[in-house]
Amino acid sequence: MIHLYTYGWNNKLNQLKQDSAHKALFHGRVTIVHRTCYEVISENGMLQCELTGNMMFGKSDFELPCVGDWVIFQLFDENKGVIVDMLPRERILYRKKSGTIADKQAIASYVDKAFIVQSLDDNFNVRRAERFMVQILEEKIKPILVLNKADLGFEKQKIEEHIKHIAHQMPVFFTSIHQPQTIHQLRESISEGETVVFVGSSGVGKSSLVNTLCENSVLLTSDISLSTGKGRHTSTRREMVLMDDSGVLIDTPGIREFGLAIDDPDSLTEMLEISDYEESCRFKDCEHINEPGCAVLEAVNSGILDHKVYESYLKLRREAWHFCTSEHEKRKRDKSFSKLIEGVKKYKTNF
Ligand SMILES: Nc1nc2c(ncn2[C@@H]2O[C@H](COP(=O)(O)OP(=O)(O)OP(=O)(O)O)[C@@H](O)[C@H]2O)c(=O)[nH]1
Ligand SMILES: [Mg+2]
Ligand SMILES: [Zn+2]
Repeated sequence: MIHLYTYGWNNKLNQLKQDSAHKALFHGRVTIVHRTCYEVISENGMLQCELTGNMMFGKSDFELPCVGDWVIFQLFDENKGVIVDMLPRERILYRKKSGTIADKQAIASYVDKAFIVQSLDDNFNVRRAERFMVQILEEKIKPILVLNKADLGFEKQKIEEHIKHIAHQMPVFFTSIHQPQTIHQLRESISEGETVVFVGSSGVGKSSLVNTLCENSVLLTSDISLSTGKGRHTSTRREMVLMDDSGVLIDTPGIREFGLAIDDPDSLTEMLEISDYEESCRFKDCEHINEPGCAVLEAVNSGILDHKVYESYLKLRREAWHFCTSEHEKRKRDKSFSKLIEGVKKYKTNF
């Protein structure tokens, strides 16, 4: 029998299930999502599951089960099931779906920590790290910056200087799959039953790190030439693997463009350590663009606040504003659309 506690099952989840309408059914956690089929780990092992029509009806893509979700299913064969419900979601890592204005995509749920992986070559980019960090913090997930390929040589002092404003928000690890000590330290940062999602560009070594942490080649990695350091997309799906019966690791395909799906743009000042200055702005609703008595602008002009961090803040805030106002509009539209449908249904039944 599989002990789902190693996969993150706990008393709170158990209570949620007991309070649901399906307490007599089985539960499990989604490990891989195929087009319409879900691989679910349960006490009886791995199952292939499908969704009931009810689970799909009227749902946006991001509301359908994703890797990490806890689901309730009915068994209809030894290793086949039908998902009838999902426990209420927590700590979901979202992104804006690329090519859309305000659609979000759920990357993984019930995430405790997110490893933002970058490699210490030309992939290292503090602006991209900020972007991932704010989205992760938005969901109260713990971000951790993993700077990989440390064996390739890099200037540690320079890197630390670049990340000093975000290093308070997230621990930083310098790792290399060729330096066991660095992997050991990373492993130590994952507690029993914790779920960790790996995110970052293609080729930075996410799958290699997962394999090395598990001491097993469970995932496919690329064999790109190290001299170019450029990655093709090797991983094509999100996939959950268990680390030594103690941590749950979720590998994800490389992300080229990580768009923000943030509902509260005001939280950005705190995340980027601008809120201390903001408190001294003359106006409570100061937008820190050109208002008189703006302490944020003063900090930028006097050089205490890095100009690049300030610009990055404005850019991320603009994006978050755009997302949440468009999302709000969209919700309003969806609501009036469903009202319209209801109206049509009533009209039809009346005649
Ligand atoms: N020198 C060096 N190479 C590494 C390290 N980690 C990974 N690599 C190499 O980097 C290449 C890409 O690794 P992957 O693990 O496939 O990268 P990925 O982030 O999973 O890439 P996608 O699946 O495309 O998103 C492979 O050739 C790895 O062997 C490291 O610490 N040092
Ligand atoms: Mg990969
Ligand atoms: Zn201001």
